[in-house]
Amino acid sequence: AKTFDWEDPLDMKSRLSEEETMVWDAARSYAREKLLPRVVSAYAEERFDREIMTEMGALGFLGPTLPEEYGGAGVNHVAYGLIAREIEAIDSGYRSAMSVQSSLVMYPIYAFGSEEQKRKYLPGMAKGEIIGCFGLTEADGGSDPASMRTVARKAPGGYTLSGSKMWISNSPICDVALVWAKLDGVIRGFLVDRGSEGFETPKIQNKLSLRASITGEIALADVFVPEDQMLPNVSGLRGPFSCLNKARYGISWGAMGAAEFCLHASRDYTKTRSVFGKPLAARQLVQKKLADMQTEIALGFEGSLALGRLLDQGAWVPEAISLMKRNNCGKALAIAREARDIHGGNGISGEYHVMRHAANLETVNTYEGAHDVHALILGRAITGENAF
Ligand code: TGC
Ligand code: FAD
Repeated sequence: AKTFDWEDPLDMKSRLSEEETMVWDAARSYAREKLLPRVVSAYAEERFDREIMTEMGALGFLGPTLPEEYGGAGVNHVAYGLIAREIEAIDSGYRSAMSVQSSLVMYPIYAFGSEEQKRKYLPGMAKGEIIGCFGLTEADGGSDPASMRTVARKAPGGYTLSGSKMWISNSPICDVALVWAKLDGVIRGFLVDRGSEGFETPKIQNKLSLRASITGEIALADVFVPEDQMLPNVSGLRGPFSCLNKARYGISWGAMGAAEFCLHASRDYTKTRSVFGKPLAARQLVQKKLADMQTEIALGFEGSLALGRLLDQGAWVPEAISLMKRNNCGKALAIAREARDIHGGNGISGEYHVMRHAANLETVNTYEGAHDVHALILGRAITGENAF
């Protein structure tokens, strides 16, 4: 007879394929053995270790859903979600590096790039030898990318790009930036190689969240981009949003991975911490908190799994992704804050990890569409009224 597994209350394991389970195990081992030991100092020092990209590349975690022909691992969206879950259980910043590379740069090159662009970038990106970044947001209102001011102008043999992007994950260490800019009023994607004249990527200092991920600006002072570096097969907001769909889906798993870490840490802590002569774990108030966390995490993962199956069948719609991104980020943030509380004073120490997760999830709740922006996407779908 089956017994209740508090770590997997709805028995998700039994509904995963052999391949999905293998990828999940590999991601968990890597995250715990290689990422966990470096994260406390990386966070304190605001440092991203470049070799994380080649390590993840060697394990097939970059662009994992892309076909082997272009260096991908050819796994499904559920496996991709499980990778995000385990990487973000250690740190949202490490998952960020993985998802920007995979969903925001490799995917659009694969989906909308020319054959030459695919050959030039994808195999190197899959190995983590080439790092990409995704430049959509500008300083004035990231929620409304249609209002972007960065422009591309036709020039002999290509285009010149002028403008600037703000809050761009990995930009200071990128080898190539996918920059979205308006050409004759229509949004297009441009692959800008490091070394292009007028292209600068200053680092943003003093973040109080996502400190183990490197974030920067992109400054474009009439940067010349050859004709064949524009993504030929997409125009309009559909381009960047197609990438965001994939990344937001991965984040729905990842945020719950961070929350799951916080539940496990809280359980361990309360079982050994005795206050008023009894372990905290034996208190009703504490048990209720743990039960609430467990419930939201189990439901969050179920939703992400259902969405992953829809993606694998090609039967998904963007609003469903908004629903899961919004719910799982908001719930994970609340869970991490609760875990911080349960840890008392120790909860603010880097060694206990929970406050780092809470601080990170503040970003995760905002980027890739802020919590309320996804509410407005859903509200529009429910009512037919645009309330932006
Ligand atoms: P709207 O009128 O809704 O749509 C304009 C056109 O875009 C199409 N579209 C989509 N296509 C595919 N997938 C989606 N999810 C799509 N959403 C919209 C739509 O069909 C339409 O096409 P067409 O051909 O009819 O013109 O556009 P709007 O201007 O009203 O948009 C409003 C809103 C709020 C939905 C949108 O702007 C939004 O989602 N804002 C949030 C911005 C955002 O998510 N930025 C993310 C920046 S990247 C980032 O944060 C990376 S962090 C990564 C990390 O470090 O992990
Ligand atoms: P705003 O758009 O100014 O929103 C501020 C607040 O207003 C939010 O609470 C929002 O919900 C609310 N709001 C907005 N519109 C409405 C409305 N109509 N009605 C009611 N409320 C509204 N971007 C990239 O392009 N690439 C990256 O790699 C990237 N990485 C990032 C990494 C980090 C660490 C961070 C912090 C951000 C990153 N971003 C990136 C940017 C991110 O996507 C934006 O911060 C996000 O989209 C929100 O935009 P904003 O910060 O300009 O906030």
